[in-house]
Amino acid sequence: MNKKIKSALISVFYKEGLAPIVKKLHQLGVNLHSTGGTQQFIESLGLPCTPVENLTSYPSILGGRVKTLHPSVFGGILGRRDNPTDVEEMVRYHIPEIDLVIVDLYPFEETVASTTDDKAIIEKIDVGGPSMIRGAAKNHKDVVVIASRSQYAWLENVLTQQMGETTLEQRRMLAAQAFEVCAHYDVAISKYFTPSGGDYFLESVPSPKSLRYGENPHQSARFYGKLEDFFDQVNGKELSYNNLVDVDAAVQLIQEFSGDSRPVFAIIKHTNVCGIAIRPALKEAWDAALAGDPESAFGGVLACNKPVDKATAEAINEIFFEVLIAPAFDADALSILKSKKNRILLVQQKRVSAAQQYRSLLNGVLQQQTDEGNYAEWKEAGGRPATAAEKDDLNFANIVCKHLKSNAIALIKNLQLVGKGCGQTSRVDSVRQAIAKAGQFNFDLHGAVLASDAFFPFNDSVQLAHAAGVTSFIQPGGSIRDKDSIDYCVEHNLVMVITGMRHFKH
Ligand code: 93A
Repeated sequence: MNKKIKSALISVFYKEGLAPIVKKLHQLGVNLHSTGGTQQFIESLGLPCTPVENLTSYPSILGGRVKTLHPSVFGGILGRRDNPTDVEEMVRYHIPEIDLVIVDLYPFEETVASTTDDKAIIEKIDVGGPSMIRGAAKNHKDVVVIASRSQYAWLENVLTQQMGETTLEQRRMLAAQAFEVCAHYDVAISKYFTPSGGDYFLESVPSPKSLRYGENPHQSARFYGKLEDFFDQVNGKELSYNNLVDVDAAVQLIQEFSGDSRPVFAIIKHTNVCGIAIRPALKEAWDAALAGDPESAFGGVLACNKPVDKATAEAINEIFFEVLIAPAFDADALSILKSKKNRILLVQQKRVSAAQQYRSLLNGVLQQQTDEGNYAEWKEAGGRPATAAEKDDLNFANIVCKHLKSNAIALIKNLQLVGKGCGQTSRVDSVRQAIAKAGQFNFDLHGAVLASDAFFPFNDSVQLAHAAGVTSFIQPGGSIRDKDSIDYCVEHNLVMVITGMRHFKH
């Protein structure tokens, strides 16, 4: 239904851009009501304007915190013109109808950006403004709502073209935009109050992008995210659902080494790392990562922490892989790798960091803080202290293990992953799997180190690994039977590091 604007309530923080609107409203014979600063502005243009205090019979109180929050104002905004009771009550309480609400909210985000003064920031939480916007949007059947300065041009056009009349469809569209303005405003406030500095998910759920399919071809899928925020894709097809899952796992792992001056190469399959090594040169790191499990590497997602050079590109070019993520590619490396057009090559430009993680289950969403950090402590509780080389391996093993699905066991020797067990339902099974993997590719485990993502419930894991040649262990501890594993290490002169930080990954 078309409605003609006869009265307006205007309350704007920034007055810029308002003059042509109020002039037009005045020309159309619209009654203007306004709050303090806005009223002065309108009067300075030589136009008549009723102060909102005339409606409320109250001055602006509490330092401006309560200006418009009054039944005379909200009754005029929310009253249903086709509801006899509403109309009767509005007459009885002398509540004038408001047909147009124009609000420009207190600049909360701008204030947060310009000061750290909490008191000043809190004062910029607008209460009356969003309430008027919500009220007008709710009553859009009768009321036009302008909730942002970005809508002034649209309004001016409507006032000119439609002589102050609006259609229901237009008012409904404005209502939708108004709620969006309020939602954005409230998220900014919630973000300010969140100690971790914000919640990426709430802050900006991007519009979804359709994927070819989900985990399997019969599942449809979408991605709510912005890859371009982090990566420049320089070659290859569109990332699939499974690619995205593995890219995330690869990035989480390789980012652990972004501050390491030594080259690290990692190969990820189905979210687990199946090959990783640290070497003085990137090509050597690649060779060692691949040698760790050349069978699993096929079709994997690759990630490294240093720019890919020609020698490395030539070596990688030999195998079939899905995605390669690197901080940069040398020009000749890129031309070698681009020889296959489907290969996805991603230049990672920015660290992917999120304070919170989400997953959906039981038709709900689980949220948790991201697993940041690797140790709570470094306590050597075994039969002897670790050597410098063992410490290097133990540290590496602990990080690698953190990125394997539980129950997770990583076997590292000379900064190379030589065996891993993951996704097993018992810890000792993961140990058996890790030892078997190492045996499959003829690794001698003598002097190798073992990391476990959680405590050893019994000393069987330590015994088995020791029998296979492992001489150092790293684990969070915390079992009531910790002593059994520790005693075993003391008796056999083995290193046992307790970290105090569990890294389950389910
Ligand atoms: O402090 S408030 O939350 N309390 C109110 O009752 C209220 N009414 C309007 N802020 C309130 N406003 C805001 O005042 C508007 O959203 C607008 O940003 C500003 C306009 O004030 P003035 O017209 O005095 O410059």
